[in-house]
Amino acid sequence: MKNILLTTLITTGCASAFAQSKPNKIDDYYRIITIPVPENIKMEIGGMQVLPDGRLATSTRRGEVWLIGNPYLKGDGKPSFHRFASGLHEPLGLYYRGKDFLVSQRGEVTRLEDTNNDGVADVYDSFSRWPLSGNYHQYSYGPVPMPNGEMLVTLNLDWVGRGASQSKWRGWMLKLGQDGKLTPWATGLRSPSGFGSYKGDIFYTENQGDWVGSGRMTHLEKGDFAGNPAGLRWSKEEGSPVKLTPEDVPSTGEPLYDVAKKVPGLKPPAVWFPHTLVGISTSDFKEDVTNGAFGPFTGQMFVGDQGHSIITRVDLEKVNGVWQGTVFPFREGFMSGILRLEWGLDGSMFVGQTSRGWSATGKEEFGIQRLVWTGKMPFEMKTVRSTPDGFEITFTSPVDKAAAAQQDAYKMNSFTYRYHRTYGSPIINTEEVPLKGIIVSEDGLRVRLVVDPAALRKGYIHEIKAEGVKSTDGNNLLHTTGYYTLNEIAGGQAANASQFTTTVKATAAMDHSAHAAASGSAATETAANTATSAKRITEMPASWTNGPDQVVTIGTVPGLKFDISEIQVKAGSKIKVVFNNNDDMLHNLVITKPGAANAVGEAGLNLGLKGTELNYVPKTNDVLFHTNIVEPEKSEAIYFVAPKQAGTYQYVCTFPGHYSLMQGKLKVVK
Ligand SMILES: [Cu+2]
Repeated sequence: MKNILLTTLITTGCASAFAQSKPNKIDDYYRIITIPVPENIKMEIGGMQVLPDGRLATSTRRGEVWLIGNPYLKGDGKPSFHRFASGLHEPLGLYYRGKDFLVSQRGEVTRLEDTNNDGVADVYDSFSRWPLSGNYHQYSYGPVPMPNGEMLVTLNLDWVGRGASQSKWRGWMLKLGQDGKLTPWATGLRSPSGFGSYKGDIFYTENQGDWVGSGRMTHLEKGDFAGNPAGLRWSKEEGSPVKLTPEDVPSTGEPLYDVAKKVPGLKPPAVWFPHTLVGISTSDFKEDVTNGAFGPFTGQMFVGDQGHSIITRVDLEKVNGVWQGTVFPFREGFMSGILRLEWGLDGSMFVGQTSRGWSATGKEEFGIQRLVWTGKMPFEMKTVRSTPDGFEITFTSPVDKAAAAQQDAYKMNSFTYRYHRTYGSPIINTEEVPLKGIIVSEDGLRVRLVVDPAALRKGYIHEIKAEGVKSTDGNNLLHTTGYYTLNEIAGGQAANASQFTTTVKATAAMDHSAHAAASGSAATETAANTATSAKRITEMPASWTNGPDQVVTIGTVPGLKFDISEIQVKAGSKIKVVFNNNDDMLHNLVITKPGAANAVGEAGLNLGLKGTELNYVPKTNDVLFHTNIVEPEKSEAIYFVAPKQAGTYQYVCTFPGHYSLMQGKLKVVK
């Protein structure tokens, strides 16, 4: 913390600090440009690489490899499309080696070469192969080159109502030599679509699922176990650097960080991506190596999200030898689900997208877009760093010092997830982290938030909100929240109260220990999650002596859909609805007043940290009846009396990101 120029106490009382702010649009800073794809090409991006001559090579989930000329849309503004290979089995990775390509298929890495120079591959060689079970969920990713010339591949788990490893090395990351030899590196992986090197280390991104409470990014060293035990089935095989067996992994529901203290080899993530707050399914990541061509974030990471069609930004630091850091929202509004990110030769970013069967907020089935920095400086939290007594935020441009010194400008919470065999996790053990003091640097570029060191919890995500901070020219932050995963607390000099720009009045802060006791109790949380109410009756009312008048069964199907789009019931009749979640994601069923499904879905999305506790059901009169969130392969029945008034009511899933697609009509007739 050596460079902080400490200001002495400023009397703030400044009315302008929270005055009207200017509208501030992300489009002014980062623009999305769509590359038009001809009608007859299904460009469902699986792999992507920029070639040295500027063309963009892609592999598609339909099994083709394309070479796209003029992807920057220069001159006449038209790209060209040339098919280089076809007939492959869902190639989800592509690597150009100068004279040939390596692509993944489900069961192998294949070498493609054009030996007669006609622009089309005539060699399809099996470069390296592994067994297959035939399960639809056996995605295979890579190869991804490492700086030392090695390559990496990862193998997705099977899905059989839970993650399973039905053929060898499913759930593993393997090194792939230039001779095609596979060497197991680490396991515990579930759905590892994004991986590669960052500052010399290997990272991979993970999606929420069984044993995975929320999306995350983990630093994988040789022999690491990242959390899903299915792959441990192969840990006794020759060449395995992993020593754990499936029996070594307890499903206690404690935070993963705490379990890792007792299970050597279990690796807590470098960062968590809080589910629905910053995306729902992390995919590819890329280090910003553009030296400023893409804006002020050189050396940080950008991470795609398939389900929410967004890109997040990750700023990592190493504390006591352990990677950790912050996830920030960065850019939303892409056309389909984001799977691949690649730097263009000009420092812009190609964003490769696909959503068939996986569904995404972006409505298109696929797309290629380019994200371009306009050259205008976005006002953002650039970095957050751990300090012995809190965090220090660096901004991309100087803050309005009076506004930044206001204690109400910030809010901090910490929370974590359960580590258990169940699909996903609610947010647990939420606590407010009360501020003690604020130190604004002389140059206005840094703000140190000082808290009681006892309020910092290792293994927890610290949500840092800076909604009141403004730039010197009156702009709000483009994104006001960062999520810092605190694995280690940095050493160094604690702040002295005499250094505070603002000493926070204690009245605003809750008593820390009392709050911990209340919100940390599993009993409290369970009660909140299972409570029935007038809107959610899960036992048949005793007065229904002849049973329900009608039983309706609604299921889910992949692609964010209910299996029935319309149900008819009689006004005032006794209804039992059985909601079967047959999909591999979390869903609920919420019955709304006519025309209210979108508003209810939107309100569910905006519940923020409270979302999981409320099962994403907002408290509004527009909600008539609902189930809780139902896990994959589980079901829930609710009982209610249909409205007396005839009309077209609606049902909707309010799990964030689902409501716009996942809706149906409940026709109530006389
Ligand atoms: Cu849903």
